[in-house]
Amino acid sequence: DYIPKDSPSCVSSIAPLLNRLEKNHQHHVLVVDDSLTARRYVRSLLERQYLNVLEAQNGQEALAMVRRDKRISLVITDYTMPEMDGVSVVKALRKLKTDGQLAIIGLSGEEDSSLTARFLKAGANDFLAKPFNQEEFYCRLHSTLNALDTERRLFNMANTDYLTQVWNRRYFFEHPHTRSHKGPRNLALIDIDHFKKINDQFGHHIGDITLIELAKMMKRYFPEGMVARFGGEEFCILYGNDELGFVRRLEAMREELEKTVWSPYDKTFSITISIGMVHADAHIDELVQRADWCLYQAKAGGRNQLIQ
Ligand code: GH3
Ligand code: MG
Ligand code: MG
Ligand code: MG
Repeated sequence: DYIPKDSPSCVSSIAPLLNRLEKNHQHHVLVVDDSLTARRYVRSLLERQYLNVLEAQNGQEALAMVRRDKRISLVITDYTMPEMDGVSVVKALRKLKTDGQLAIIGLSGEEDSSLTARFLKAGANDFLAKPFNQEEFYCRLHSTLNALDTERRLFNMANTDYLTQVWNRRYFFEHPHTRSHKGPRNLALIDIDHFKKINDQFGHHIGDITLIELAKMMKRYFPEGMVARFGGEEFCILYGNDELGFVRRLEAMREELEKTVWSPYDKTFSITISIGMVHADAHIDELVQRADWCLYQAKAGGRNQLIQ
């Protein structure tokens, strides 16, 4: 599955404006401890910070919950638990989630000076010895959540297109799913027809809005596909292996666009797109090259059409 957990639709340019409380609201924290009393205590501390709290009694339950519930962004786990200890839980979690997807804090009441290092080596972001000072708990909690937020923001900045919020060219070409393949797959290059005229007639701002709306439309038509902005008014869609299904959806999108009348502010206009499409068992560079040739023919042949 090549759609990462942080899909660009989750990215919001207003995120940095949210205050601390609202920001915490977005985090779901899983507390893993075999002791009900301990879980309830940590829960009460977290809820005072307006965090959403979930509980698991043991490692297996925690792993199942993290697999199932994509909202969990922090796990706080005890060390001493029957069957699976906290360090093993951390190791297993790190096989599922990267640092940018999930933060982990270890807790333990054991008098074992090597535990901090063992937790950190296993992939935990921080560790606290029990009993802990509440202020210290909050300090470590906030620095861990801040680091997670920063990591996510950096990931989105590096990999998505700021204007349209689809993947950028770099993410597209660097993603393992793009680079490796088993069997044939679909790729389309999409370019707006005479887009320069939109800018010239209505201004760059209206041009920007048009790009944003087209990107939304592509994500609506190809939710399981990888949609990327290659530059300017050119987009690329990598989409599975179903050739006929892909062509049908592309044609449906092209037709919907052709019929759509845009009216941002008091301007009224329509746009069309040209599409170059390829279905082949080939390296990504070859797919793009071939689709580009088809796109060129679609333009030369009168635009507003798909050439395969
Ligand atoms: P064709 O049908 O041959 O594709 O014609 P075109 O006018 O769409 O193509 P051309 O490559 O000549 O012009 C592309 C225009 O896209 C030029 C540029 O000003 C505009 N453009 C590129 N990036 C952006 C952007 O981020 N915002 C806006 N508003 N315009 C952009
Ligand atoms: Mg315990
Ligand atoms: Mg164009
Ligand atoms: Mg172009």
